[in-house]
Amino acid sequence: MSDPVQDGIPCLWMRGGTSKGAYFLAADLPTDPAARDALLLRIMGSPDPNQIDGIGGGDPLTSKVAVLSPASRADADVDYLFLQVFVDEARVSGAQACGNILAGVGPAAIEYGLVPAQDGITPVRIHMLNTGEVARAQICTPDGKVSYSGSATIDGVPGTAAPVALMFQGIEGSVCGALLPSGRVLDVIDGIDCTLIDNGMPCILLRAGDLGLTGQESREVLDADSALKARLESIRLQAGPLMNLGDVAAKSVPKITLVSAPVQGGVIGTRSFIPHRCHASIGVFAAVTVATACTLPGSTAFALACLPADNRFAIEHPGGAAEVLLEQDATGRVTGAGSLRTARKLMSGRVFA
Ligand code: NQM
Repeated sequence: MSDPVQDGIPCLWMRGGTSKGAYFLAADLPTDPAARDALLLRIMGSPDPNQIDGIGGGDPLTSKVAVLSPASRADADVDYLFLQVFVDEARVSGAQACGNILAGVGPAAIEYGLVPAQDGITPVRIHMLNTGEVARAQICTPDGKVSYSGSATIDGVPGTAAPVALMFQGIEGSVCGALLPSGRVLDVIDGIDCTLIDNGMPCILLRAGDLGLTGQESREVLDADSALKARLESIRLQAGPLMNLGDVAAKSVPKITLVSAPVQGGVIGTRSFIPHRCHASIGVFAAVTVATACTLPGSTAFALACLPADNRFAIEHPGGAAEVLLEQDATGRVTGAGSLRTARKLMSGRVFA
């Protein structure tokens, strides 16, 4: 390994969905997790609310890392480890997946030469090391090169870009071991109804109205409400053991999503905390998990949701809506999910620690 201070290490800086992160090859990072995490904290500039001495953007959504390596299983083309680099704490967590950064993994794997590009569309099977499942991505590769331009749009990202289709199967209980880890569709914590659920992302779903909110508040208003945040953290800490996650004080999961009736013609309104800052939109796996909760009678989301006639679930968030496709079997059980994202290469070079 070259000296990361003097020589830097190869890095792709990409937007994946509504997040931004550094995409590395595992071979370019220390193999010891503690040394790797110390290096990533230095590169991102954490801990510091502004990450002024690093490339992170002072926001959990722009302080993310993807580590790519050759596939370790036959049904995948590339391995992907997601790492959340905390902004104002010296902590790096691999406790969750990230579907937004996932959108950049296919393009990055091709750029790094881990996956050969086809002419047209290149399917990439991505083994998500955080949760163990394989996601399927479709990457636009006209003439055997990744194309980032196109006409696809996603709320929360200005302009248009090439589409990245993502499909998931078997993500039920991805981290918690069961879709409803407490064994119930409804729990009551601190007197508030909660649905504890994991269909790709461990989430606690609460009705915004039960907390005296409309669910339409802006990210800034919610982030400034320290009394609300203390209440949510109390609920989150008690939910951790019920969700088989143990003590979650230092973990980035479970997330908290406040649900409310939709106001833009979608299925449900959301405001998500990841887990301490309010999300500018909503994560991909979090949106899949919320959509799944909307189909479960008795959940906090069910009675508020306007279920779609087809399988397209528009999950409203502060920046618009995220569309999620759900596949359900004859009993209504969710068996698969999909999302359309975009990604863009922003910088390719060496980053210095
Ligand atoms: O839920 C933020 C994001 C995410 C995660 C977070 C994500 C997902 O929007 O799949 O994408 O929940 O910390 O990048």
